[in-house]
Amino acid sequence: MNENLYDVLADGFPSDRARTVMELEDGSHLSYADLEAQAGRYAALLIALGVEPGDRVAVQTDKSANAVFLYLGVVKMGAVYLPLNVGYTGAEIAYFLSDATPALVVCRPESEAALREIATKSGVPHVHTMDAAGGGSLTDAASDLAPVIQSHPAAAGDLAAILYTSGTTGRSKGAMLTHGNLSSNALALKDLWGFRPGDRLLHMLPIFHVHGLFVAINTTLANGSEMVFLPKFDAARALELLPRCSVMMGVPTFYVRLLAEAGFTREVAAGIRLFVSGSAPLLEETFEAFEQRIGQRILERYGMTECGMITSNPYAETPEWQRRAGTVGFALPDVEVRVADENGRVLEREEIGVLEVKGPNVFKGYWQMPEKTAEEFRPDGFFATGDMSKIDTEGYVHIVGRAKDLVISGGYNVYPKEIELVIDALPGVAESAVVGLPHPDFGEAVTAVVKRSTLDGGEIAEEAIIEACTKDLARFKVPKRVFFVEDLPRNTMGKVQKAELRKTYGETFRAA
Ligand code: MLC
Ligand code: AMP
Repeated sequence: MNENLYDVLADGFPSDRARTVMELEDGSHLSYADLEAQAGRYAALLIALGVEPGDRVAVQTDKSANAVFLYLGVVKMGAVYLPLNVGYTGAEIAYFLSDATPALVVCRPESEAALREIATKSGVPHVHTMDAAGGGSLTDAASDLAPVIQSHPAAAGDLAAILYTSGTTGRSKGAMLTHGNLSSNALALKDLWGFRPGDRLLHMLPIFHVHGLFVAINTTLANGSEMVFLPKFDAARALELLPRCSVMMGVPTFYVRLLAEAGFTREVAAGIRLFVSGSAPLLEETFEAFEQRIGQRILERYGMTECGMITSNPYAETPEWQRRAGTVGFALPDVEVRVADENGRVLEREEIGVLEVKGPNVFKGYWQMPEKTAEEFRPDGFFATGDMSKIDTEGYVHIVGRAKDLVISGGYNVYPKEIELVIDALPGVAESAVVGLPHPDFGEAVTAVVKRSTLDGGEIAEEAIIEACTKDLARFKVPKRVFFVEDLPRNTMGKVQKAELRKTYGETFRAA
């Protein structure tokens, strides 16, 4: 049976393919017919280049309609889509290419020279470009080709995408997502969140992560409706566009920034039937300020790269079941969640432990890391998320912290280990500890605490550390501040006490 994600989504396309799928920044419209033709042309080009089903296609481009159609073309012909954050530096990309060994890399024209060099070293046979408007060598090469009509017949367990997610060791892991993972999530969310004909989603998220790519786009396509598709989040633009939309999805920073706009009023938001927040904790104060100002409750849901969406607050509110601040709601249909201690013993309601998940949304494993994969799965197939949580007596899931050493800044994950490795390698540094501190805009801000080395003589400064990080790491990972200490606080086992650092420097950004 063919379970190709493209075909599952296409089942929801409107029968009138002239209907709009995307309205762009310049006000132009693209139809479902445009989507089918362009995705089909990219699929034809991949086949002509010799890309085979199962091969990886790595893409580091700006957000554009063609970037979405490329994603769909890759999936359609059975290859594996591998999106990369545009912020990643050459050093970061080199690792992804050597690990994933893609058959094709698509990059921004301005990074072509650097990427070709990296691609050659990693044995990647093809490099093409795509610019911010969706033009470039890839689109040129596809323009005369006849679109592929028939999708590659994929099984539910075949790979559709690999998304890299950093690890506590500092080494990124490629989460392997199948056609079945992605389609089960899209169909579940479409029903759960009441998607209906005529919906129009305001899309301002990046499209290289689960939230903007799968949750927003797949759900819209499975519903055959429209997106107003903007290159990035901009609160002032959102105010102009919200009155013409019916659904908005965002990370908490979007809602914090909207609330900072005096023009964000009930009237502006009146046509929106659903505001969704996720990817990072939504503060109760944001949830409450939003309800007070707008008269609507944000629907907070919880997910991760490895599982797509896991839980959601209720869409239809009843006196009994409401969207509750500080909770992420209930497991999606067909998804099971439980809370367990570190040995896998399942805990009672209200007890705090690690959240574990099982269901059709749960990924196939980490790319070429069978041992790492095995470590994260329980014998009965539950995946341990690394998120500390509890399920309350009514069944609402609460995410109360993280067992993994992770910072989430503006919805992006930053693993301290990766930053510490870069800082520790600098002359003048003895050791460092990276923590996330409360930040009014980003939720958490990456902050480094450094012990200088006496060996190298010099007095390394905050600016030098930030500059060195900027060379090797995407901007969102670069510490916003660096503090110096005589010694890092350690417990009796010699482990750095990050909780203490978070306490000491906790006020740093409060007034920012
Ligand atoms: C940008 N910067 C950030 C940052 N984004 N720094 C820390 N954290 C971030 N998230 C840097 C910029 O490079 C710049 O640095 C400086 O901060 C100020 O930038 P800005 O203009 O304020 O940022 P902006 O471009 O407006 O971006 C902020 C943002 C964006 C919140 C709109 O980060 C964003 O769209 N985040 C969404 C992330 C997301 O989609 N996550 C989903 C993951 S999926 P400098 O040094 O250049 O001045 C997932 C699963 C799930 O988690 O459950 O959904
Ligand atoms: P990522 O690896 O980028 O997919 O990030 C997934 C992580 O984001 C999860 O493991 C959680 O720690 C966090 N996360 C996502 N949604 C929420 C939420 N609503 N509340 C708290 N944390 C969240």
